[in-house]
Amino acid sequence: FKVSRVETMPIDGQKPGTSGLRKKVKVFIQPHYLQNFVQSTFNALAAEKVRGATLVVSGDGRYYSKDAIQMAAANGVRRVWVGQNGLLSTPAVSAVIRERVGIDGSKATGAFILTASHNPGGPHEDFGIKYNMENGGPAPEGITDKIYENTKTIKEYLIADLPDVDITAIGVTNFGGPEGQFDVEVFDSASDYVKLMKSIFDFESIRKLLSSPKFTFCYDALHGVAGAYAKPIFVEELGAQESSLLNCVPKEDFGGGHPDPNLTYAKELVARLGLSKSSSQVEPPEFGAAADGDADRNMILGKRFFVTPSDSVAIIAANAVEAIPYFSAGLKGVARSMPTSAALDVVAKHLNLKFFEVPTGWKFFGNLMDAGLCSICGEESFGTGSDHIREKDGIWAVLAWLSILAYKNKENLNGGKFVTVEDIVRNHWATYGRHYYTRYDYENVDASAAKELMAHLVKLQSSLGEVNEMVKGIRSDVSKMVHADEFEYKDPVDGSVSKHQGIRYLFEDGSRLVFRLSGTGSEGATIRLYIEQYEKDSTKTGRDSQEALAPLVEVALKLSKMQEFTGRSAPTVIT
Ligand code: VG1
Ligand code: CO
Repeated sequence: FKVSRVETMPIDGQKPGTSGLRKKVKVFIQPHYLQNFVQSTFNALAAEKVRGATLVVSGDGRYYSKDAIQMAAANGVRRVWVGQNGLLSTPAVSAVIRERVGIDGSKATGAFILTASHNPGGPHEDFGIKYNMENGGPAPEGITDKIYENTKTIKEYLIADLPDVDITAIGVTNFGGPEGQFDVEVFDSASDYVKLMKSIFDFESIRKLLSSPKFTFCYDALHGVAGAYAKPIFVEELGAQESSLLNCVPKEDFGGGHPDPNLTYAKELVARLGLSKSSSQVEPPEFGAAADGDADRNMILGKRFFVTPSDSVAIIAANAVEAIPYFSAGLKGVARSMPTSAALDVVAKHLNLKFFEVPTGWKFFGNLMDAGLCSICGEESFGTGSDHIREKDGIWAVLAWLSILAYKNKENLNGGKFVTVEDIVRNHWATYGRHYYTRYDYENVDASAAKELMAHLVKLQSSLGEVNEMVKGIRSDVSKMVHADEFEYKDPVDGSVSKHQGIRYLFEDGSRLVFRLSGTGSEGATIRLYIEQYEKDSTKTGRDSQEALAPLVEVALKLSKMQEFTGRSAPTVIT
């Protein structure tokens, strides 16, 4: 093949957000748009991570672009690994970087992941691209800042005139270029990941659970890439019925749906689990779960019961050592993102574990894990994971829950009362207390209005006395505000500092209000409001969460002048 240098000019707005660069497809297909970003990424990496290196290029199937492969060849990359049909889930990419060894002993040093994750797909929706490093995790801020700087000065990119490679068939295609050989290897999307899962969990005990008449199961991939893993794992390895898989055929546009596993968007699953008005009279399954487009998120449901993601990570941490072989030697530590509820903190304290609070986005967990400081971590945004890889992992979370259910019911499968998801959560609350939690999202708000609202909130923080008076005027039944700031994180491993990571108001009784602007949206601004209240008294942990949180919600909305700034009388989504 031949390599050409293409002249280009900087394009505005290529700053990677919480998880890579995400824009509407119509923005991405502009001339030079994707190419500028890919070349800026190559230019931000150390030379040996490009020349002669092995890179993974794959995604959730929403849109496939061969440009990244052609540019890899042109920049001297030795070989590119592609999941069959261009499909690899985000956690599988992380696993492939860390675990996979090529036929000639090669190992990958990085990956381009082509996904906009939980955002909708198709020609009028979103596309995204992000780069993951040698540890399998998202590029840290040091690299993403450099990529962004490069996008502002780029003058040319390199591209090879490679003929089309058939990515539907497994196998290696060799090419000869100006600097020698270049290979494209297409491999099975699931096998490395399945192997890793089998090394972490006791598949035999989960298989027993799934085959018990006392247990019924349902998994919804929302037409995302999780579908490519659900069948080999849940059906072929664990013996679940095929009929327990919903929407497990990956589709470019996710069947027109919004591939975000929450109570609003995973409608079909929510109805099946008996959690919506349209639920039928049929007895719901004992367990249900869903994933997002790139399969790094998870939602866990019991029969007529929703497990908040903040509770989920706390419960997994509390039970991991007994229920999951990978953790049998103990946990190194646990971590959560700042807006995630403090349920995990209470478990960490109880079990005497190292604990970390990091900014939103998975990239901050990786350093802790690489340094051996953290085994299990999670985010309120339906992200849970462990140090088996450096991404959150939707199917891992489901297997973790199945392991806990299998462990709690070891003696009960043949006789005795079945311990349900709801029982596990309620018992957890009885031991550790409950963190009532909700998140309000205001999507696609005018960007300057969102900025003004945030500025207003920062200004309020200068006088706690005044804020407390305002709070008392709004509701007399909330506790005293004792601290207000903008969250700032100093990485304990490399000392790097991340500022402006969310506005916090902390109350005397442990309640919190947090405001953030989203870094994954593709249009306007999204304001996220996180509301949390701790209840230690075990006689009061059974309330409806929206009802329990009503006073704090009222305070948050009035204090922030949400409606005045945004013109919205209600959030777009409540989770
Ligand atoms: C959101 C979530 C964050 C998550 C990120 C990527 O970011 O809040 O917790 O890590 O999405 O998830 P933001 O900046 O929009 O709040 V995924 O599944 O889209 O990679
Ligand atoms: Co995702």
